[in-house]
This record gives sequence, structure tokens and C-alpha cells, in this order.
Amino acid sequence: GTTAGGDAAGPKATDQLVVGFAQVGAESGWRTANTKSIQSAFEEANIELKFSDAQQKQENQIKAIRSYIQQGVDYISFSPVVETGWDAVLNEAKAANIPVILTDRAVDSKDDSLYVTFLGSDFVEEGKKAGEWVVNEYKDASAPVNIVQLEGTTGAAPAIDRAEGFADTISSNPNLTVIASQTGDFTRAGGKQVMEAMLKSNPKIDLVYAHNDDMGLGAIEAIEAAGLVPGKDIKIVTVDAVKDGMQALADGKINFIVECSPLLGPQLVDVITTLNEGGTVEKRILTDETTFTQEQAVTALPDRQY
Ligand code: GYE
Repeated sequence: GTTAGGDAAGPKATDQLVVGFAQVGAESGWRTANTKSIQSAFEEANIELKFSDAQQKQENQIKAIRSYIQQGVDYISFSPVVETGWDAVLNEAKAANIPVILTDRAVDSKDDSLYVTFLGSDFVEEGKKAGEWVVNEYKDASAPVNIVQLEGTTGAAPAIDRAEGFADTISSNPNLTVIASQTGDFTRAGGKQVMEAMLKSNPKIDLVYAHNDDMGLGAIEAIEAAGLVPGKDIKIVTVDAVKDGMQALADGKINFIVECSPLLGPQLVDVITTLNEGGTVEKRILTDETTFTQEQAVTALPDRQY
């Protein structure tokens, strides 16, 4: 027909666009910075954002996505709390002709027509970078090095992939052994609690590999409470590089941090603007990231945005 609507009508004015975003939760400093980045990028672009917080529960995210479908938003974006179990709701979005953009975390689905693109970090690569630091730090070790791992949320892409990249890399030196590994749910309280238990059951721990800064910061509290010196008696490697983590690194309590950027808002707005204008985007959009030693943290801290 000749009536306006749909793609044939051409791009919508940005202030006519409505996007629903289903966030994981507010579990970490990283997540807070990510939420801020998304909210301010949409505000700046003058695109309406419907935002929900799932408190780390998949069922809440599914509910939020269903409500966005019902409201007939133009685009849906979300950061899946876990990798599996999304096909049904994503098929509902597809049937309603609402494009879905994954940010930060991936889904494990055979059908990649269920989303337009996945925008975020390479978590396996992050695990590798953490592992490379450990391999180098202990290259002269002739005795076993006892490593404990604080895992992220069970079933979440960053927990699965950061464990995998790390394990693959440290396997090059048989002295490097992960003696205990448990989830701390990406929270500071979780990291502290798990570390307390690990300290009780393992007399000699040389290094903690935490899947995020917050759990590393919780581990620091547990290590200090046990009368040990974090960064010296027990070394700590984490992922994220949020301000509190960088401060602990600069203070010598953490030994190495692999950066994972939460500032995905501007890239998400770019994707939506491009799609709105009829353009296409890559199926996988990677974020640029670096790593920080203690010296580098001292230099980088004053300009850190989050
Ligand atoms: O590393 C952690 C957060 O999905 C990359 O989630 C994100 C992770 C991040 O809770 O701090």
C-alpha cells in the first residue's frame, strides 16, 4: 500500500524510536558503569529507552522481553544473564518483527537469525590474557603453584569463557594447578564468602584468579581478615578494570587486571541508528581492550571514566 509504516517508509525520526533494554542486574561496578553508558548514550541520541533490571534472574529477563514485544518497541536489546534457554522468547520477537541486539553477553543458540548482532568483548581472549600473566609470573617455578578460581555467575558467557581461556593457557606449565574453583556470582559479597571458605580448607594458596574485580575485592577482604597480605602472600589477577579494581591494583593488592570495557552505550546506539537507516551491521562487533600492571594502573587511574 501507500500508507506510511514499516521499512518502506524509510527511517523513523530518532525521537520516534523506542528501544527496550533488559539488563542483567546491578551485581558489580562493571554493570553499574554499563547501565550508565547505555542510559546516557540513548539520552544523548534522543531515543526513548525502556530499561529493566532482572536481578540476575533469567525468568525476569524473559518477562521483560515479552513485555517489550507486547508494547511493540522498535528494537530489543539485552545482555543475557546465562547462555542457554533463549530460543522461545527470541522466536516470539522474530515473529513480531522486532530486531534483537545482544550486548555484552552471548546466547548459545544454533539459530543465529534470532539476533542481528552481538556487541561485546571476547571473554576467551580475556581468560587467555589473565593466564599469560600467570604463566610468565611463575615461569621459573619448580614447585606446584596453587591457584584458586572465583567464577562468575554459573552458565554466564563470561564465566564459561574466562575459565576456558585461562585453563587452556596455564596448561602449558604443569606446575600451575587450579586446586579449587567456585562461583561468587560476580559480586563482592560472593567473592568474600567463597574466599573465606577456600582459605579455611586450603593451607597454601598462591594465587586467586577472579572472573571480575568485585569478587577480587571481596577476596582481598577475606585474605586480610585471615592475616595475610593480598598481592604479596597471595597474588590476585582479575578482569574488568573498574575504578575500585584499578585502585587496588595501584595500591599493590591486586597484581594484574585484564580490561573489559562496559562502555557499550555509544556502539549500541550506532547499531540502532544504522539499522533504522536501512543499513547493515557486522554479526559480531568486538570491543577494544587492554591489560594493566600495577605501574600502569597508577598512570591510568586519574583519567579512568568508571
Ligand atoms: O565482567 C562482571 C559483570 O558480563 C562482562 O558481568 C560482564 C561481566 C563483568 O557482572 O563484572
